[in-house]
Amino acid sequence: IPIGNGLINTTTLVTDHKTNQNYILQEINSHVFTEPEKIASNIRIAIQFLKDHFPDYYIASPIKTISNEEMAFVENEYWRLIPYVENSKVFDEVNSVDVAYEAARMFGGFTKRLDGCVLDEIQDTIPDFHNLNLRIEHYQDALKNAAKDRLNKAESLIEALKSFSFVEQIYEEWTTSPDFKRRIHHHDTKISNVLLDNESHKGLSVIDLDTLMSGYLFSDFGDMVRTYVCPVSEAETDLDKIVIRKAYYQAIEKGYLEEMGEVMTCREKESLFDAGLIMIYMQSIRFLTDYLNGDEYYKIEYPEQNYDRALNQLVLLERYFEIK
Ligand code: GN1
Ligand code: MG
Repeated sequence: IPIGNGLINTTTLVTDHKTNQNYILQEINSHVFTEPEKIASNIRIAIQFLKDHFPDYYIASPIKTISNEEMAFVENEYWRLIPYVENSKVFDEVNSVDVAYEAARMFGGFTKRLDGCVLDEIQDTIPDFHNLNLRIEHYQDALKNAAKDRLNKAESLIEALKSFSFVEQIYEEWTTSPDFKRRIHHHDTKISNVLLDNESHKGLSVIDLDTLMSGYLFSDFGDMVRTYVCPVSEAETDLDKIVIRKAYYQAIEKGYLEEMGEVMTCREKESLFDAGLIMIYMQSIRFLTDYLNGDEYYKIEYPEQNYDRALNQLVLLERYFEIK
């Protein structure tokens, strides 16, 4: 049974009818993750670190193959199997502040516990994944090379994005000032990447560790803001539905600080709002770049979807900026 709504990997719930055991089977997108061995290595190191230092901490980890590997290479594709946690639930959207709080606590707790793990041992599974400077460069290239009709359609969107170029300076400060620390982050904190208890909705485990990498906390905090504060997703085309739910922002902040507060710097704590700006701006740029490039990266369901997603994220950015 297909599950989740990821734009990159393909995820399926499978049942072994002999044992009635459920599993989550994931096919890793090898165009995006060109070196899946790095994913396996990072997961191995991080999980070992957590086992050694926090033996009671639960993290859903991949089942090894008979040759003791984290992933199986079958017909030119990488596959990974993790046990399905019984009585767990994966949400596709955030419709209660408690769920937002719980997810933020889970992602914060994950980074906090990995705080002593040696950063140099963790490899970049997607180099420059959240490097805004590089995303801007790719965007500039796309602007130069785009097909005329796509460029024309995007004209006002391109113009509107210019008024948010100040976000690039905010990014510069995060990535150059010693007040902001590199740590191990999940880098894909959408709500379907955390398992919650089916009844109590308490956090059970973060999942999908493909983009576990070192980085800055704007990646995790900012992407939670991007994907939890608005009642509709990036797929929504009715722009009136894009509103900011302040209580959800506060719940993310509360949950994240409860775990990460003790390791964060003062400057990081003051800059949480900006983390949202960076990630929403970056996502709008990424969708628009893909639209201009002729939809090479994100799965689409209809021809102009990447344009619609970019516009959705721009509107989200504008409305989010208003609450500052
Ligand atoms: C991709 O497939 P999914 O939803 O896990 C993307 C994220 C984007 C997201 C936007 C490896 O994630 O960075 O924020 O789409 N992941 C990759 O929906 O590019
Ligand atoms: Mg992912």
